[in-house]
Amino acid sequence: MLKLLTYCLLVVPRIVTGLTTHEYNFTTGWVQANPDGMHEKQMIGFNGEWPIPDIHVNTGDRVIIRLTNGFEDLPTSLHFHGLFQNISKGNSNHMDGPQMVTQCPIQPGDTFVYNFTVPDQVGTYWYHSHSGSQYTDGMRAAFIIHDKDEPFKYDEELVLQVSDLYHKPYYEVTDEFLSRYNPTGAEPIPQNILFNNTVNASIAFEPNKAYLLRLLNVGNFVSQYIYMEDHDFTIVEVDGVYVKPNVTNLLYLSVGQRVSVLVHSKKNDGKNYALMQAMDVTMLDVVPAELQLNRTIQVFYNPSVEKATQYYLNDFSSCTNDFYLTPYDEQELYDDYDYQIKLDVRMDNLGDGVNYAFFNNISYVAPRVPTLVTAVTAPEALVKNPFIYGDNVNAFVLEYGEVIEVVVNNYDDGRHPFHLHGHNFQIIQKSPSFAELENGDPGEPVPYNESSPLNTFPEEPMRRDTVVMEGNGHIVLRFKANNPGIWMFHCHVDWHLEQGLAAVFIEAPLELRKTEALTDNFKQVCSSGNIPLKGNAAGHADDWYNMEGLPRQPNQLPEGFTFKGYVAFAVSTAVALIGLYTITQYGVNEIPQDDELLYNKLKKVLEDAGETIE
Ligand SMILES: *[C@@H]1O[C@H](CO)[C@@H](O)[C@H](O)[C@H]1NC(C)=O
Ligand SMILES: *[C@@H]1O[C@H](CO)[C@@H](O)[C@H](O)[C@H]1NC(C)=O
Ligand SMILES: *[C@@H]1O[C@H](CO)[C@@H](O)[C@H](O)[C@H]1NC(C)=O
Ligand SMILES: *[C@@H]1O[C@H](CO)[C@@H](O)[C@H](O)[C@H]1NC(C)=O
Ligand SMILES: *[C@@H]1O[C@H](CO)[C@@H](O)[C@H](O)[C@H]1NC(C)=O
Ligand SMILES: *[C@@H]1O[C@H](CO)[C@@H](O)[C@H](O)[C@H]1NC(C)=O
Ligand SMILES: *[C@@H]1O[C@H](CO)[C@@H](O)[C@H](O)[C@H]1NC(C)=O
Ligand SMILES: *[C@@H]1O[C@H](CO)[C@@H](O)[C@H](O)[C@H]1NC(C)=O
Ligand SMILES: *[C@@H]1O[C@H](CO)[C@@H](O)[C@H](O)[C@H]1NC(C)=O
Ligand SMILES: [Cu+2]
Repeated sequence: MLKLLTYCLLVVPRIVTGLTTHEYNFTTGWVQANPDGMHEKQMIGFNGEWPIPDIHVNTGDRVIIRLTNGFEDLPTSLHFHGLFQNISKGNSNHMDGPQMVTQCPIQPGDTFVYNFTVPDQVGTYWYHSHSGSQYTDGMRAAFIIHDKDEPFKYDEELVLQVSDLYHKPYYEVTDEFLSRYNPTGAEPIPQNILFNNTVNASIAFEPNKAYLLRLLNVGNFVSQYIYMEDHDFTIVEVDGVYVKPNVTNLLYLSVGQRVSVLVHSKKNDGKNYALMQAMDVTMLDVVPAELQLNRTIQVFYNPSVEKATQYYLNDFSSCTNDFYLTPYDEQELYDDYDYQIKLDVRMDNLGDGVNYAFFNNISYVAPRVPTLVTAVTAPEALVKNPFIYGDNVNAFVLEYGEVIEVVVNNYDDGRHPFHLHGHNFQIIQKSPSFAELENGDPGEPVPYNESSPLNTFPEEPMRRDTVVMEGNGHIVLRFKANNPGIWMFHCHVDWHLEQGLAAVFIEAPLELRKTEALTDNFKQVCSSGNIPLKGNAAGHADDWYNMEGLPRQPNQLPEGFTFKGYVAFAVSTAVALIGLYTITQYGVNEIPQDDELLYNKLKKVLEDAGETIE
C-alpha cells in the first residue's frame, strides 16, 4: 500500500497513469502566421491552429489520430519519427506514414486513421508530414514517450524545438530548387531560424532545480548548435536511447535528431542567462549578409533584472561527438553482419538539367504502387525478389533476424543526416570530414575500407535513428532485421530527399504478410488517388515481371554535354529571365534578391570553371 502510494505521488505530476487512449481529430489547413515577425505567411496547422500540438504518451498507450486532408490540392500523411511501429496486433507498418512507401497519399477531403499502440520505447520523438517537403511549413511537433523508470531525476521538463523557416510556401521553394536554373543543386537558404516556433521564446528557471531539456531539430535543412551561458549540459538521452551521462557545453543537432540534457540551475536569481541557437553555416552555399545566423533565448531567473546579451563561443570543436557516447543499456556490438548494403552518395545533373541525389547512381522515384502494397499482394514466390519493387527505388530485401550492415560512402562534400525508419542502428564507424580544408585543399572522398586492419569498432556502440555523415566521409551502421516491414532509409534534409536520396528496406516480407493486412480505410484512401491496390511497382498484377509505365529518373546527360555546358545554358537563360523579371516585377516584391543570389552563385561556378559572363 505504501509502495503504491509513493508510486502515485512520484508519478502523477508528469505522467498519466494507466494505459490511455489519446484521440485526436486533425484537419490540415493553411493558417495565417508570422513566425519570425518579418513576413506574414501561411503555415500548416491542424483545425485552424498553428503550431500543432505536442503529443505526450506512455509506453503501451493507444494513439488514434484521424487525419483529414483539408488542403484544396495537396496530398498529405503523417510519420511518427523514431517509432518502431510493431505492437498493434502484431504489426503497424502501415501506420509509419511515408507516402507511396507504406501508404497512399491522403487526398483532399479524405481521412486516414492512424491507430497504433505506442511501442516499447521511451524518450523524445516527433511526428511530421511525409509528403514531399510539406513539414517544412510547420506540420510537425514533438511526440514524447514518458517513462516512469527514467534512470535520471529532474524537477521539470521543457520540450524545445529548433527549426528553420522559409518565407515562401514549401512547394514553391521545392520547384525553384529542383530546376534547371539551379544546376549546382544549391539548397534553398532559409530566411530565419526559430526556437519553439517563434523568435520570442524565453525560458523561466527557478534557482536550485534540475531541468530536463528535450531538444529537437524539426527543421528541414540546417543543423544547429545549442549552448548556454555558464551552464553545462548533461546528455542523458539521444533519439530515444538513454546514454551514460556525458557533460558538455555544446550540442549539435541535425534535422531529425533529438537530445535530452539535464541542466542544474544556479543557486540564486541575481542574473539572467543566454541560451544560444546557431546555424551550422558550413551547410549553406552562400551566407546572405542579412541572414541572422544565431539567436539569443532568454533564460529568465529574474525578469526584473537586466536581460542576457548574446553569448559567444569561439570554438565549435568542443561539441560532443555522438560516436563516443555509450548507451545506458550497454547493448554490445553486433559482432558481424549477415548482409551488407553499400550505398554510394553522389549528387549530379541528369538530362533535364536538374541536380539530383543518388544512392549507387539511382535517384529514388516513387513507384505507382506503395511498396507495402506490393509486398502484401505479390505471389508468395516473388515477394523476396527485389525486381517487383522496381529498379528506381533502391530496394533491398532483408532476411528475418539477420544482422544488417549499411555502409554509406559520401562522394559529396556536404553533410547528410541519414534516418532509418522502424529501427535505431549501432554507429560502428563514423569518419571525420574529408571536405575542403581551410587552406583551399579541395579534399577527396574517403570511402570505407573494410579490409583495413586499422578498423576498430566500439564495444558498446551508440545507437540512434538519425546520424550525420560528414562531407566526403563515410558511416557504417548495424541493426538486426527483427521488425518486419517496409522501412525507408533516407537523408533527412528534405531538399535532398526531394532530390531522391532514399532507399527502401523490405524487411522480412514473408513475416510481414502474416500480420499486415490492408484495411478498408487504407484501400479507400488509395482508391481516391486512383492508386492500384495490388501489383508490382508499376501497378501490374497480371504479369509481375512487366514494369511498363514505372516512373523512373530522367535520362543521363547526353554524351559530350558537360555540366559546364548546362551551367552556361542555365546562366544565359537565367540572365534573360532576370532581365525580364526585373523589368516587370521591380518594386513589387522582394523576390529579385533571391534571383540575385542564384545569379551570383552561377557566376561563381562559371568563374571557377574559367569562364566569365557579362
Ligand atoms: C472525432 O471524429 C470521430 C469520427 O468522426 C467522432 O466520433 C469523434 O466524436 C470525434 N472526436 C472528437 C474529440 O471530436
Ligand atoms: C515578439 O515580441 C515583441 C515584443 O513583445 C513583439 O512586438 C513582436 O511582435 C513579437 N514577435 C513575434 C514574431 O512574435
Ligand atoms: C484501433 O485499433 C484497435 C485495435 O485494432 C481497434 O479495436 C479499434 O477499433 C481501432 N479504432 C479505430 C478508430 O479505428
Ligand atoms: C513551447 O511552445 C509550446 C507550444 O507550441 C508551449 O506550450 C511551451 O510552453 C513553449 N515552451 C517554451 C519554453 O517557450
Ligand atoms: C550571431 O550572428 C551574427 C551574424 O548574424 C554575428 O554578427 C554574431 O557575432 C553572432 N553571435 C554569436 C554569439 O555567435
Ligand atoms: C563524453 O563524450 C566524449 C566525446 O564527445 C567522449 O570522449 C567521452 O568519453 C564521453 N564520456 C562519457 C562518460 O561517455
Ligand atoms: C556511378 O557513377 C559514377 C560516376 O559517374 C561511376 O564512377 C560509378 O562507377 C557508378 N557506379 C555504379 C554502381 O554504377
Ligand atoms: C584497404 O586496406 C587494405 C589493407 O590495408 C589495403 O591493402 C588496400 O589498399 C586499401 N584499399 C584502399 C582502396 O585504400
Ligand atoms: C520492435 O522492433 C524493434 C526494433 O527492431 C525490436 O527491437 C523489438 O524487439 C520489436 N518488438 C516487437 C514486439 O516485435
Ligand atoms: Cu542530405
